[in-house]
Amino acid sequence: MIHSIKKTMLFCLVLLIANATLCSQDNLSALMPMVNYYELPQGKPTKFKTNKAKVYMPQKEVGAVYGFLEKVLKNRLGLEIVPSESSKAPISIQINRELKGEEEYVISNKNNRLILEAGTLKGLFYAIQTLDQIFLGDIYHSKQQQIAPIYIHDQPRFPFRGLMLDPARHFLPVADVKFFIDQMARYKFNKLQLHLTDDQGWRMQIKTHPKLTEQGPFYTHEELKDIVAYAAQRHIEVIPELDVPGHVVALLAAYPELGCTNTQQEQKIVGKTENMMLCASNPDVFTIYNDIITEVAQIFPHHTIHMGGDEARIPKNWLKCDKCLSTIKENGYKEGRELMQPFFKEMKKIVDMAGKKLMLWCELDSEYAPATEFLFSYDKDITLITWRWGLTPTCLELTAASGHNLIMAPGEFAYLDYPQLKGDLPEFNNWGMPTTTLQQSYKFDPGYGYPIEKQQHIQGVLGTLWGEAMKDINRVTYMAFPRSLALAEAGWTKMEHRNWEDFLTRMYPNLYNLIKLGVSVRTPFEVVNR
Ligand code: TNX
Repeated sequence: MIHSIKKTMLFCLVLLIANATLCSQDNLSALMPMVNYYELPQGKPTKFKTNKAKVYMPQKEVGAVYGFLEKVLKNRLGLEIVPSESSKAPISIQINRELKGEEEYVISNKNNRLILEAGTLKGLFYAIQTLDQIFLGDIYHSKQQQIAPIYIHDQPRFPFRGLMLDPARHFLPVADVKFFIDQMARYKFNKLQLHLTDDQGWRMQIKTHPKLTEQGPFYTHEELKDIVAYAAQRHIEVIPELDVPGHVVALLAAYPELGCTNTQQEQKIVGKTENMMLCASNPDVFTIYNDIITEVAQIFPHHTIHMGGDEARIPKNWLKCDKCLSTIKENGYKEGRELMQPFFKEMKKIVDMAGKKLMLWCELDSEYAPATEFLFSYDKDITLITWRWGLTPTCLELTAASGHNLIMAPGEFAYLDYPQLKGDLPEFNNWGMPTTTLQQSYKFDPGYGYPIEKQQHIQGVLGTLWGEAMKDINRVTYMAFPRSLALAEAGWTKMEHRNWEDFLTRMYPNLYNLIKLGVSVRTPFEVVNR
């Protein structure tokens, strides 16, 4: 008897606990990145108990994102959408021109009415992603098929929130790039940089120079257009990167005469040979890049083209090249790196002619000059990306003074090709990389704690997935997740709304979701007290 009473009590206790958990549907529990403004008004939750939902969509143009909403309601709640003419339908999705921010949106849910609003389709797309995460939180924690009353008015801290893929080092088929874009879109990333050329491969078809792609896989124009369109539907812009004057062995293998005179006779094995450079004094270099950039500009609508500018081994190339040495002499240059000036002036002319703006890595390597001095006089409309470990404060100071736009990809926080822990992957081509833990990535404040007036030129964040040590998309996503969730939040959410413990709680439902979608993620076991 006593035994059975005990059993019943235990059963009740379990029920009580289970019930408490079930009742606590929490709209914020899976938001990633965290929103910048919300209210949790009193009131009854909106329940979704039927298998059909009437949706009011007053403007035709909203049709462009309707399919995404349809999928969310279907996948999360098993609901079929039924279009409705009535503004009193339980769900509304609409353009509201009073919301002026390009990425701003509002979600309001009260009195059994769920309304998504934005001034743009992009804003509505983001509202849908947030809604998806509200449902995800319910599925993961509470299973109530409901949304408690909420008001969210959100927009990002920074306009540029990007990730970079490197199919030059290890090729990534189109389907894999699209799969990656899907995951980026969930977290409101809006730029995908594609590193298309390097020593290990030239990955873009150039119709005027088919020799460039004679070795190895590459994307055709049609495939690139397909990627660009797929990304655009998800409000992601693709930025092409063609790295010059270094990282060019794949091009030199096809056109050895475009290298410095001292390297022209050397054998070029794509994938093995490194550290050669384009000759800065051969006009044919600019002729071929004129053709290339013309084709690039036709395919990528984004207003910038990234032309690299990093890790140019000047002493081994320009300083040993007969042609470059004469130019150095003629111009009275004291340092070989001064040749960067006319080189990028010429490249910029070509990019300008193609109607694009130039983007470059902020190269401050002290191998060639003291980092505190070296930021060659880039034109004002060039955007720089800071990356070198330890040199971001210098780059920030220099660009704040020079007025260049700056994107933040500091090695300390944003290099997602670095291992996530000591001893973790990658197991090959690891050149002694430092580690970037999840917690370290989360600590990233893209404003670097600067006063607001000194942050005006900071456009946002870029997480890099350099591909030397990543053979395929599963390894790429393993390196990207969960750290890119931290970067997504760094780019979107103001510092005052960010909190490590809170981030971890919201991370778990998202990892669960990614795993269910077949995304290879790393289990961040080190953040769990076990
Ligand atoms: C440096 S970051 C590079 C890349 C490498 C990367 C590896 C940058 C502008 N250049 O070419 O892939 O390090 O972490």
